[in-house]
Amino acid sequence: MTANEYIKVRFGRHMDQCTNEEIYIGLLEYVKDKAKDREIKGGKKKLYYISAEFLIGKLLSNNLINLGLYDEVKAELEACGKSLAEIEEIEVEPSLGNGGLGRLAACFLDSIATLGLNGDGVGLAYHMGLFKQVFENNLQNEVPNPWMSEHSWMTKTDKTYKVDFGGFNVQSRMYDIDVTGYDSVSTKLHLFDVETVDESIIKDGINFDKGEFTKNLTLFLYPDDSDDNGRLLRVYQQYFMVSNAAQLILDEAVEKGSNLYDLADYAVIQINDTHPSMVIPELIRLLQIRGLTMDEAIDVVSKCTAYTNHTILAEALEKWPIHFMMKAVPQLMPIIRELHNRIAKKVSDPDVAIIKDDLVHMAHMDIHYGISINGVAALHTEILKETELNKFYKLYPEKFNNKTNGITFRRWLLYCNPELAKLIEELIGPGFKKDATELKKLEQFMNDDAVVQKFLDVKNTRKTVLKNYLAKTQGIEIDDNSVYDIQIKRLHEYKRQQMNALYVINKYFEIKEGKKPARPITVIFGAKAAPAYVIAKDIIHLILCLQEIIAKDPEVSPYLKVVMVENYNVTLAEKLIPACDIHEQISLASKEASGTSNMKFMLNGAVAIGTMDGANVEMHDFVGDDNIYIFGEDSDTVIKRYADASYVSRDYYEKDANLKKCVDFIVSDKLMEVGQKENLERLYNELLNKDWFMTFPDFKDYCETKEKAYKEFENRTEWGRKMIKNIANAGFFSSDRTIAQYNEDIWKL
Ligand code: 26V
Repeated sequence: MTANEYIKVRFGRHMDQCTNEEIYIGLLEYVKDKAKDREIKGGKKKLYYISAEFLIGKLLSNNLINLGLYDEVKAELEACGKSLAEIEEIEVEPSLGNGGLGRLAACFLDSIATLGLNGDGVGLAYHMGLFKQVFENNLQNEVPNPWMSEHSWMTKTDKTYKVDFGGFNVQSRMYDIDVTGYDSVSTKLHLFDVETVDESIIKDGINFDKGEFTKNLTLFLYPDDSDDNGRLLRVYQQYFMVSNAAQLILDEAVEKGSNLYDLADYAVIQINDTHPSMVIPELIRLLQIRGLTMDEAIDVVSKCTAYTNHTILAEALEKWPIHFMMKAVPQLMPIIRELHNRIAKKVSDPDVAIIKDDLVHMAHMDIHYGISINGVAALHTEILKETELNKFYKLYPEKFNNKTNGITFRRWLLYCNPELAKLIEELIGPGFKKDATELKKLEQFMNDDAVVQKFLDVKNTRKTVLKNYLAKTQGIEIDDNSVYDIQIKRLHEYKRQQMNALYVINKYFEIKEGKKPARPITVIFGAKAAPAYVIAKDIIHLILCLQEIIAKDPEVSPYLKVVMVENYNVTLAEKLIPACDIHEQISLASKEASGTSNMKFMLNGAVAIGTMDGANVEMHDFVGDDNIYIFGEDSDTVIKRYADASYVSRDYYEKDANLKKCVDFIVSDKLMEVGQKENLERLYNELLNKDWFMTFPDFKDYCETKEKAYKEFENRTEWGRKMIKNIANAGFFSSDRTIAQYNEDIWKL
C-alpha cells in the first residue's frame, strides 16, 4: 500500500484533500506499520543500551529514508502540491538529551538496527525535553519544551512494573519507539514513564516542585542539579530507569529460557556514562529475590555489564551521598556496601574504593564489577588509562578499550544534505551508503577541477538554504557570499566559546583600524547553557552583546557578522552543518572526550580549526596538516600545567597588549551600552583571575591560525580539494564502524 492509499483508508480522503496535520498523522502511522513488518526476529543474546538520554531528533524523514520510502512519499506529496519539508514542520523535535552523549546514543541505535544486531535502547520518557532557549535583553531564558502529543512515535505497551523507593512505590509503563535500520530490520527504544506525573506542578519558566517525586519523576530531562533537591531527584530518576530496565532484562531472559545463572548468555548491558550504574546493584537485588545467593548474583551480574566513560571532567563524575541513597533507594545500600567491602578486602587503596567519604562512586562500581570500560576517542582512552583512571587500569588492564565515537550517515548526510549525497553517488556509486569507507574513492577526483567545482557548488547551494532558513525561522539576515564560521555545541568553558568571542573582538578592532577582511565573515554560534551555570550564561550574554554592537556599526557590519541562533537543537544542526565552511573544535586539549559534531562537519565538507583534542586527533591523522587547521598547546602540556598549578592568566594579559585590549573590551563603555554590568564584569574577572580552561595561552596561535584559514579559503579550488579530502576520509567516523567494534570486542552478539 502506498502512503496515499494508506491515508485514504485512514481518513477516507486522498492526501490532496487532507490538512498538513492529517498527512503528518497518516504518515506517522504508515511508517509505524511498515516498521512493524520488519521487526527483528531476535536471537538468544540481546544488548540493552541503557541511557538517561536519547537525543533522537525528528523522526519522520529519517524513518522514511531508512525504510526506503523517502523518494516515493516525497513524490506522492509533490504530486498533490505539498512538500515533505512543510509536513516535517508539524513534527516537534523530542529533545531528550543535553548534547553529545544523548545524540551519540541516538546514532548508536540507528547503527544497531542497521547492522541487524539484537539490541534495544532503554531510557526515560521525559515529558519535557531539554528546555527551550529564548533570548531576552541579550540573556538566555529557559522555558519548558514539551514534545509529547496524542499522535507520537511512542506506542503505549501493556508492560508495567512496580518500582520501590524509600517509603513509596510507583507503577511504571513502557512506551516503545521503533528504531528503523537503514535497509534492514527495526529494533526498539523503550522509554519508561509513570502515570502520576503532573505537568501542572510546573511554575514559572522551568521551575517546579522538586519534592513531589510521584508527580515529577519523568517530568523533566535532567532537572537543575544546582541544589540538593534537584540532585536527589536525579537519583530517583536513575533508579526508576534502571529498575525498569533490570525487570525487563530478567523477564525477557526468562522468557527465552534463561535459568538466570546463565544470564550473560542472554543479556549484555552497556552503561552509557554513570547515569545507569545502579543497574548493577539492582540486578543483584532482583536475582536474590529470585533465589540466587549474594555470591551467585554478584558473579552473574559481573559478566553482563560494560561501562562507557564520556568525560574526564571531575565535576561530571557522579558520586552520590550515602544519605541520598538511603532516602531514595535504601534497598540498594546493603548491596553497594557488600560490593564495596569485597573490593576493600582485596585492594586497600581508598582511591579505588566504591564508598569514600560517605559518597558512592558510581564509576568505580562500574569498573570493578563490569567486563569492559571504554573511552570514546583514542586520546581520551589514553588519558583515562594514564591519568584519571590509572589506578584502575593497573588493576584491570584487560578491561580497558577504546571505541572512537561515530555518527549515523543516514541522518548526517543522506537526510541533511541530499545535494551532497547525490553528487557523491554520481561519482562513486551508491555503495558508500552501506559501507562508509567507500567514500575514500572520492580522493581520485581531488585534482579534477570540474569535480572540485561541483563540491563548491553544493556548498554554495546549502549556504543559501541556510540563509533562507534563518531568515524565515529566526528573522536573521546573513550574506551567503561570506565565509560561514560555525561553533555549535553546549556552552561550556572548556569548549571555549569565550575564545571565539575574543577573536570576534579582535576582528572588530582590526576592521575599525581599516584592516578589512578579503571576504565578509559570518561567525555563527549555537549553544545552550545549563540554567545554573552562571559563567556559561555570561558568555552567551557577551556573544549576544557583540552581535548587537557589530550589527549596529556601519563601519564593521559589512565585513563581520555575529549570529547566535536561538534554541540550538538537532533540527537546527541539520541545517547549519551542511552549510558550514569552517567549524570550530577549539576545546582545551585533554578536555573534550571526543566531540561528534566535528565528524558531522567533516562529512559535510567543512574544514576544522581545532586543538589536538578528542577525535580531532584522529581526524588530523586521516587528512594531514594541509586539510585541518590545528593550533594550541597539546594535552601533555595542559595536563602538566594543571599538575604543577603553574598557570597565571594575568601574566598573559599583562604581556600581550592585543589580548589585553580584547579582554578589556568586555567591560568597555561600548559593551555596557547594550549589556549588563554584573554579567560582563563577572566574566572579565573570571578570565583575568582564573581562566581555568586556559584561553589566554592559546589565543595568539588561534588568531593566527584563523587568519591562515580565511586566507586559504580565498583560493577556491584549493579549498574545494580540502573539502573533498575531508569527506573522503570521514568513513571511519560512521557509527556503523563504532557499533561493529562494540559488538566484536564487548557485546559479542
Ligand atoms: C556533564 C556535566 C554535568 C555536571 C557539571 C559539568 C558537566 C560537564 C560535562 C558533562 C558531560 C557529560 C558527558 C558528556 O556529555 N560527554 C560528551 O560525550 C560525547 C559522546 O561521547 C563526547 O563526544 C563529548 O566529547 C563529551 O563531552
